[in-house]
Amino acid sequence: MSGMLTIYTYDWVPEGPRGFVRDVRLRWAAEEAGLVYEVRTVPFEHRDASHFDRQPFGQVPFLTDGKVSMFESGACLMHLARQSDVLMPRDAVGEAETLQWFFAALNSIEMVSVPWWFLEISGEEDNGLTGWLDSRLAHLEAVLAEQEWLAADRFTVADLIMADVLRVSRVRAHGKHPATQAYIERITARPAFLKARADQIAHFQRADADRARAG
Ligand SMILES: N[C@@H](CCC(=O)N[C@@H](CS)C(=O)NCC(=O)O)C(=O)O
Repeated sequence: MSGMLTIYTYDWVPEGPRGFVRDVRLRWAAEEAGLVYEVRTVPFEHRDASHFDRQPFGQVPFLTDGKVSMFESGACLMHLARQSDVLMPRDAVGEAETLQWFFAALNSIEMVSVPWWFLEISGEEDNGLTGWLDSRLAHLEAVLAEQEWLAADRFTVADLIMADVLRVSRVRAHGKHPATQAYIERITARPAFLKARADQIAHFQRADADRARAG
C-alpha cells in the first residue's frame, strides 16, 4: 500500500453521474486542505473480490492513507478533516458545530434526498417522499436565510458535504429555496470544488478516449 493519500474511484462511468461520483467529495476536501493525493481506479463494469475487500458494497469512493484504508465518503471526509483545521476547527465548539451539521447533511438531508431522487428518476407519478423532502429543505432554508455558513462562522467540511448533497440537479430544482440556492452557488464557486469536479470529469473523458482506442 502506498504511503500517499490515494483516492479510489471507478475507471469509467456513463455520462450522467460524471461530476457527481462521490470521490469528488474527497478530491474537494483534499484540495481545500492542500493535501497531496493521487487518484486510482477500480473497474466499474467488472467489480472483483479485491474491490469488495475494500468497499463491501462494491461502491466508490474509498481511500488509503499510510496504514489507513477506509470506505464511506463521510468517514473518509472525517479522516481528512482531522488532518486540517481548514476543514474542521480544532476548538471544541467549532468542532461540535461542524460535526452536527456534517451528520445532518448525511443523516437528515441525504437520507431523504437520495431515495426521493431515485423515485423521481424512476418515473413514479406520486413520489411519496416529497412531503418529507419539502419539510427538510424548508427547515434548512430557514437556517441558511440567517447564516452564511453552517458552522463556526466560516467554511468547514460541513458546508462541503451539505453543498454536495444539495447540488444534485433534481433536488436543486425542487421547490423555492432562495437562501439555499445562494448557499449552493457560493460553496460550489470555490476553486477547490471547481478543480475537483473538473479533474473528475477529465478523468472519465480520458477513459472514454482509452475505450474508443481499444475498440
Ligand atoms: N454511502 C456511500 C455511497 C457510495 C455510492 O453511492 N457510490 C456510488 C458512486 S457515487 C457507487 O459506487 N455506485 C455504484 C453502485 O452502487 O453500485 C458513500 O457515501 O461512500
